[in-house]
Formats: sequence, C-alpha cells, structure tokens
Amino acid sequence: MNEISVDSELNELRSNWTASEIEGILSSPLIDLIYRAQTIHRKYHPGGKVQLSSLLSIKTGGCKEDCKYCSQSAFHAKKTGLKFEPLMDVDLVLEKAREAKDAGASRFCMGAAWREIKEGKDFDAVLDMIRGVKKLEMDACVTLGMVNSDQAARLADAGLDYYNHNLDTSPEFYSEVITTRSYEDRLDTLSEVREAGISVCSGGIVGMGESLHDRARMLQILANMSPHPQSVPINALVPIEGTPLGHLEPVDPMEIVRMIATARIVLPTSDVRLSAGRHNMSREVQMFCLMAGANSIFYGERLLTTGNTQTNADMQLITDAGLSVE
Ligand code: SAM
Ligand code: DTB
Ligand code: SF4
Repeated sequence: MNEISVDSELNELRSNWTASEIEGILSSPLIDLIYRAQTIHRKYHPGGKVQLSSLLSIKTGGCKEDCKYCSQSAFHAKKTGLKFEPLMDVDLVLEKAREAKDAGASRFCMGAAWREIKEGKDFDAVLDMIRGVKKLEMDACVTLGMVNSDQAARLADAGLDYYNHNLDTSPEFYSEVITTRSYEDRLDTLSEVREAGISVCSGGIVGMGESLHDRARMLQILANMSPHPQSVPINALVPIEGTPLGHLEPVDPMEIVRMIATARIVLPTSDVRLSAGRHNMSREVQMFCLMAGANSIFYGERLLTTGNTQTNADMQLITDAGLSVE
C-alpha cells in the first residue's frame, strides 16, 4: 500500500494522458487502485445508481469483417455454425424493447452485424426502430458498423442517443485481431457520430492476448478524446467455439476489475459498463467491479449471440451492493 492523494485529480478532467501513466495506474497496488477509483467515482457519480442497458441482435451473422473474437463474422461461419438471421421486423424489435423496459432497463441497444450502414430499406427500418424506442421513453443505442456523416445526421434526426463503436484494443495490437478495417476507420466513425451530436459509446475487450501496454493505449486514446466518450463498455472476451480466439481461457476477473478502476480514473464522468463476460464471473467479482467504478451493466438474459446473467440475479446483486437502479 502506498500513500496516495487523489485531491488534485478530483477536480480535473484531463485529455493529455500518456500511456505510461495509465499503465502505471493499471498495475498499481490493488488496494490503492480501488481507493483512487472509488473516490473519483463517488465525486462524479454520487447516489449509487446502476444504469441498465438491454441488448438485442437485430441482424445476426454474415458480417464481412474478420474480427477474431466474433461469432458473427462470415469468415468463421463454417466453424461456429451460427445461423444467419436477416433484419428483424420493426414491430418485433419494439416488442422486445417494451419487455426490456418492463424488466427495468432504461436503455435499449440494437446491434446489427454489418460492416457499414447501407442506404435503403434496412437502414430506414432501423430509423423506425430508433423512433419507436424513443416513444417508449427509453434511451436508444445502436451499433451498426461504420457510418458516414449523412447517415450519422439521419440517426441523430431519428432521436438516437448513443452510437456504440468499440476501439476493441490498442492500435498496435489491432491487426492481430482484425485485418479487414483499420483503426483509423474506427476513429473516423466515432468523429462522425460525435459531430452529429450523438453520444459516443466506445470501449473494448480484455483477454484477447493483449499486453498491459495495449490496454493502457486503448484507454489513453479514449481518455484523450474531447469530450470523453459518454459511455465506455469494458468487455471480457467471451471465447466462442469456432472463432480464432475460441480456445483462449477466460481472463482472470481481477484484470477486469483493474481495467474498470483505471477507466473510472481516466474517464471520471463517463458511464463505465461492465459488459460481456459476466456469466464467467462470480457475484463477488461483479460486486468488486461495481466498487471499482462500473456504473452500468448489460441487463437481460442475452447479449448478442451468447448468454448473459439472469435478471433477478442482477437485481439482487445491485441491492446487495447497497446500490439502486438508475
Ligand atoms: N458490427 C458492429 C461493430 O463491430 O461495431 C456491431 C456489433 S459488434 C458484435 C460490437 C462489439 O461487441 C465488438 O466491437 C466487441 O467489442 C464486442 N464483442 C463481440 N464479440 C465479443 C466476444 N466474443 N467477447 C467480448 N466482446 C465481444
Ligand atoms: C459491447 O461493447 N458489448 C456488446 C455491445 N457492445 C454490442 C456486445 C457483446 C457481445 C458478446 C458476444 C455475443 O453475445 O455475441
Ligand atoms: Fe462484424 Fe462487429 Fe462481429 Fe466484427 S464485431 S465481425 S464488425 S459483427
């Protein structure tokens, strides 16, 4: 344990982090790391609220990208055996959104396995889905791959609150995981979304074989954006059979705790979401993540193509931690 003072950083939102500073935080003694994260968390997110986002895969599989972790890439389809499903009907999606709202979620996130948005009836249908979710008085979030400025403007007009587009990892490790698009492509889409006035949701994955330095670099790039992304999902890799990363052991959950605490320190005002991989974590580890500064989770029994924790277990977790639902 070290003597630490968080006073100076409590009043400061920085966009000039170095990777080595962040790596230092990631690897600091756990007890100090948690203290620092918890202090910042309490200042910027008083009230102990946990935001609940529900996910729905509105178009599944057949994606033209080769992301090594993903069950939905057409490159791995033969081995994963995932069934391709075209875009769902708007009414059915809105029925699922209503169910999510009734179960307690405040945000509905719709994911499509597209490389990029293409103009046409499918995009028009997604715009209708966004309008429908807004009518239910929920936050609307979509993740649809790359977007250009016109498309971002149309999403904003439909009332979209958040666009999810993850950096996934560091620029240096990126080509080990994805070769069909560049890191720049990712950053460009995030700028288009930001310029259109939509809140940015961007984070990444821990447990793909990346180094501590790679994790620090990803957080550095997110934390040096101005403004900071409003929402930052931290996913633990879900190793999916048939994908090139399917053989990896689930990452040590304490690595996720460290990543969340560090994200909280460098991104004080952002929502930090404990995302995929929770069903491989004990209740105690998840509670540790909440203590380390996570203030959001994916809520509902499914993520996109894999399972998630049970909703009643999540409600119990939040209550037992002495927190409440936002
Ligand atoms: N195609 C869009 C895209 O890539 O932005 C949207 C859907 S994609 C499935 C959304 C994010 O889910 C990915 O960027 C990745 O961070 C996360 N993800 C996908 N498969 C995962 C897995 N097996 N384990 C953990 N996170 C995963
Ligand atoms: C994010 O960061 N995680 C979500 C969401 N954004 C779209 C997706 C997790 C997917 C986990 C694997 C699956 O269910 O296919
Ligand atoms: Fe496609 Fe997104 Fe999966 Fe990559 S992560 S293969 S872009 S659905």
